[in-house]
Amino acid sequence: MAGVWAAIFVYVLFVCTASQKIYSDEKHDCDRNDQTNKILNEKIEYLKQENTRQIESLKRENARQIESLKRENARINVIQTNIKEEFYEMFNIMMKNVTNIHEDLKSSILQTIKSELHKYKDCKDIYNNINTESGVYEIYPFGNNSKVSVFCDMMTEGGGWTAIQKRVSGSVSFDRTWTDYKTGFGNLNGSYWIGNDVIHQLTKRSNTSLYVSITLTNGTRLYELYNQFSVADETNNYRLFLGGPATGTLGDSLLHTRDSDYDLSGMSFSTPDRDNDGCSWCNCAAYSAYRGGWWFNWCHQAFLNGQWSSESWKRPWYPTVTDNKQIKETLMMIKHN
Ligand SMILES: [Ca+2]
Repeated sequence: MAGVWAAIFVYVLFVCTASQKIYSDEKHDCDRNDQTNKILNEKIEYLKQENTRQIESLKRENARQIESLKRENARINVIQTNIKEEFYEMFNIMMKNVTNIHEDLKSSILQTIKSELHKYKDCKDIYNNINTESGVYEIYPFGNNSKVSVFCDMMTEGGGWTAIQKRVSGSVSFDRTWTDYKTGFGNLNGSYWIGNDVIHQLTKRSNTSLYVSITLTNGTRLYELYNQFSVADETNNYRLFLGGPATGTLGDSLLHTRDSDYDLSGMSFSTPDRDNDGCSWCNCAAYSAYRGGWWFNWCHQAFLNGQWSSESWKRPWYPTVTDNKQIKETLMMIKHN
């Protein structure tokens, strides 16, 4: 019997010990689960907060980029507006230029047609009929198809002046032959001599005035106006006829000078290769101090065809202009009265 009780006791003791161990293991498992849950919850919370922070950061970055894009867009709009305005301005200028060119061309063509139809014989005809602006025009002094280009001064003394001589620099030499002076030489936008045949044609039919001007390098323009001027034909050596009254600021150094040997009216034209002057023993046109075509006597007080800006060009218009280096421009112009 005692063995039975002892066995029971041992069994009960074993059961109790086993139960305690199971309970203890379960409790340990529960504690570990709690710890895990806590860590998970903390991680979830951290992730939530991190997620919220990143969303806010992205929102701010997005807003910043939108503002930046708005500013860039506004800047591009300003540039586009400026480009449009510049384009329209350039377009308007271009159209204006095209219109002006068109008008100038139309005017030039009309002038040429009118000029060729009417064959204006000099600048006064052009001034009275088609244009009052100074410039280069075509005239028909020979009354046929032989036209001559010439500079017309439409401003001086009532306008309509035909320039027979014009000098603005030394680029064109006036130390020329008889033939050169007969036919003319130079260029119309610079310096030229229109030609003695043309001068004869322009002065043979009616009373003509001669206007001489010398513009100095300081801007002063001096002039002399002779009421009568004509030149004979080649067979008469382009003899000069000059008549007064002479008026102006240059003073008369052609018609009535201090010595009749210097008076040029009635003198033939001379060139270095054709001596028709009043000097029996010399050739004024070939003399090194002069060298050029002119109506030399023995020899002159006024000579506008000398060597430009050279020591050799003596007495361009004595006594008013004695140093040719003072001269910026010379003009000899004619107009029928
Ligand atoms: Ca001589």
